Amino acid sequence: MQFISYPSVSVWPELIIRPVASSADIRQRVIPILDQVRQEGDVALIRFTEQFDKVSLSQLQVSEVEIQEAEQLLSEELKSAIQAARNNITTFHQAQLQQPEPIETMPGVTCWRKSVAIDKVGLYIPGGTAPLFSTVLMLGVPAQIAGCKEVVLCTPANKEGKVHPAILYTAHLVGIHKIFKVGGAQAIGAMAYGTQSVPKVYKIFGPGNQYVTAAKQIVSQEGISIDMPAGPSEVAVYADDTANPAFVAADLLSQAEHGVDSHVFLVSVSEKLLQEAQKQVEEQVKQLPRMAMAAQTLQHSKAILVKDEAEAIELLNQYAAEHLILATDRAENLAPLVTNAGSVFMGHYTPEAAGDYASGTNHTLPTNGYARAYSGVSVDSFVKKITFQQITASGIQQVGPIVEQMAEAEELMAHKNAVSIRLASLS
Ligand code: HSO
Ligand code: ZN
Repeated sequence: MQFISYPSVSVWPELIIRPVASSADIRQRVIPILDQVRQEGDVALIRFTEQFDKVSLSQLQVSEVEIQEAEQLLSEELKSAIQAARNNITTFHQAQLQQPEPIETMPGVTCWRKSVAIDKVGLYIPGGTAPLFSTVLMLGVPAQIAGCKEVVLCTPANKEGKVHPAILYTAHLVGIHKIFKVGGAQAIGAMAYGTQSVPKVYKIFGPGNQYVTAAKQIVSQEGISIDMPAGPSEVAVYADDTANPAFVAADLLSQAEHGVDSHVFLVSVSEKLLQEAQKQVEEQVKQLPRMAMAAQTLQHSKAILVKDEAEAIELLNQYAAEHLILATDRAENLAPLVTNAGSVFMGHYTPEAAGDYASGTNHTLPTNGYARAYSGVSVDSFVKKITFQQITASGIQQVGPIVEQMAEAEELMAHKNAVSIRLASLS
């Protein structure tokens, strides 16, 4: 980690930059993939799967038999852990459902808003270096709670043409039956345009590599909704002298092991804590199977010493972390001051890993500073909010003259007349 002492505010913008790869070149490679999927459907999917995933598939959809086999392949311990996580995630997300409440804005003028599920949604689960079956829960559970009628899941198969059994088991557990062995930009194209096998959806969710992200951005300009602009995962930790340096290091490494482009950001008022945490990081990283990846992430990660708590919070709000850990006895005092973060983890016994898997909150969160303006995935992400209104005869007499005045001032006489004609009928 790069150690930085008392940086002046003028260098903060530089400190908070995440290592993001340039995207123009990636876009150019993704556009023809999307075009071919649109034009050729399954034929293009099978061809790209051979080319990129090195496996030739005769059937894209995962069969019932494969789903049943997956259940046999998992240990009872893992299955009950997945179920317990599913229960917590369900409990937390269920509470996000709000009943519509009609409001009378003026006598006889009633307005309300109702959440209605997006009919068809697509979930993308990356293959890559780790089988992220936890993401199946994070997307599948809110989709189920929202009441989405059709939930499609795409994930790449391995070289044997198989999908990781935990992904299949978890998908089945949250009621997803349409699972396709398609990865990368071609999977996004398949869900955006529809093919012979893969149904077209209205909104696409899920993390992925730069090709997947670029494909999501391109299809979002063509009328398909997407969850959010996703980037490499990141964590910021605020720690003071009350923190346990070994815990802090473990949290930093848990994020660093995601990928070489992950970002970890440690901020402290204590030089001693920073040094001890750094020492711990060096020791703990050696024990990790994904040491090489974590070590590379650490090279561009930062440990920053600041003068006081207020400055720490200001810097962290500028950084706008996907995950923010407040490793201090004063977490409850500091949490209300956080204005930009995807998800906040408070105190010494709240590792980010808990939220990644099982405490209940969602782990699909805004990265790369997007937490300044975006929220993480929730039940809201799977619904549209439709407004309704109903005006009575006496209600139009209340609101009508206001509309007439405003419409006339905007010189939109047909608007004014839509009211006047009704008012005249009542006099
Ligand atoms: N930290 C990741 C989520 C994840 N971690 C999945 C483990 N599995 C992005 O929030
Ligand atoms: Zn994680």
